[in-house]
Amino acid sequence: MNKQVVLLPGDGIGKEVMESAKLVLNTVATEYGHRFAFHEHAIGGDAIDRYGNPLPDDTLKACHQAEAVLLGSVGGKKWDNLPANKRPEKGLLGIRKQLGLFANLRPIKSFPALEHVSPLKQEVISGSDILIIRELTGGLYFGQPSELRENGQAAVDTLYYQRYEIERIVDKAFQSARKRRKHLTSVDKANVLESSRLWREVVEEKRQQYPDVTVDHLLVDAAAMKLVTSPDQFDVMVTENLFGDILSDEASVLTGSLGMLPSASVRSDGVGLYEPVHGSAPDIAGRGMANPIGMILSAAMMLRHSFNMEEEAAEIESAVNDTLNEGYHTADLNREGGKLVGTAEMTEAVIENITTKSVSDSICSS
Ligand code: NAD
Ligand code: IPM
Ligand code: K
Ligand code: MN
Repeated sequence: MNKQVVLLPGDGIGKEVMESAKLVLNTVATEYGHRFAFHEHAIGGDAIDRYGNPLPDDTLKACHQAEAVLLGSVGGKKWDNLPANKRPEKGLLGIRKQLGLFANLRPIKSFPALEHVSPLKQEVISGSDILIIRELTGGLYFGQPSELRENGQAAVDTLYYQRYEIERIVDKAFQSARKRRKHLTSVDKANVLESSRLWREVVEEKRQQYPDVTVDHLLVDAAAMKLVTSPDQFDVMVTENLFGDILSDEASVLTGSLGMLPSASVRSDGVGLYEPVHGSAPDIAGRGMANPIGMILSAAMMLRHSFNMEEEAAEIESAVNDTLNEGYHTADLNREGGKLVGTAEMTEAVIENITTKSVSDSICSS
């Protein structure tokens, strides 16, 4: 049976790294006897140019019907001066909200081959393995009112959460912690914000149901500092939409580049959306030099979370690891020695490792 996957390449390097994901998935399909049916649709600036709308109805409908959605990235200078409602980013926020994807999982794991590449000391980042769970459909991004006032002399955004929105993301975080090292850090600004005090109250209530999970509360400013000074103290972190956005870009430094991070946006059941954490990278777009690993690892997350293909997901992850161990790196990784390559060569090297591995597996087992 074909797995129905909607592809939303979007803008800038989103288009370039989407090609990598397709090639990798086609390789997995061949190696494991699966069939993926790809349906490509427009989102973001690309959709504005073609249809005058960052989230066309046709795209939304296709996503509702799909089993999983893979997204590249949206945005770019060309569309930066459009009104808020017409911007590419509105398409991304719209699809997350319309699909009800309230939980954004952003795993950050340092790769042994890249530990010396990070500007942080190797002994600080070595072995760090964090899952940031970012609330994705509420908080500062969606609270009303959000508008300019007083003839542009003032502006307001609103940080609004309903109890049920906090409860479901906190539940997701406890469940994830249970499958990992059973340590949950809830990040908030409860010394200032009312919404954070409600958040903390919900975490305190929920922890009764998960007595096997250790819980810490941490203020977001201190969390930002600890992420780069003692990242090994974290297992699962759960936090408000904007805090999670900021902390995850910061945490990407542990891996050597923002281009390394994948993400999964999910709800309790049904369709999931998978995208790298990075954006459209206008500074390098069109030059074939983008790091495709965040996108490739997002495809692996799709196989695991939407299709229950654990073995295939793990195979992609180990192929990425092998490729990095062989010295392959894109320019963003700032690595000396090894093989400096572009998007296409990096993708080929990963594919080569997927293929080689299963060939040697079948030789061993025959
Ligand atoms: P960005 O993530 O696009 O880029 C930040 C920096 O990281 C740039 O120097 C870029 O070259 C580098 N970088 C990011 N991904 C990389 C990769 N895969 N390989 C190599 N280098 C990489 O963030 P930005 O520059 O602040 O934003 C650019 C545009 O992207 C904006 O319009 C923003 O709204 C949008 N954006 C979209 C998403 C998304 O689609 N999910 C995420 C973040 C930003
Ligand atoms: C991300 C991006 C988006 C966000 C923007 C482009 C709307 O930064 O996916 O992290 O803030 O959620
Ligand atoms: K992205
Ligand atoms: Mn972001």
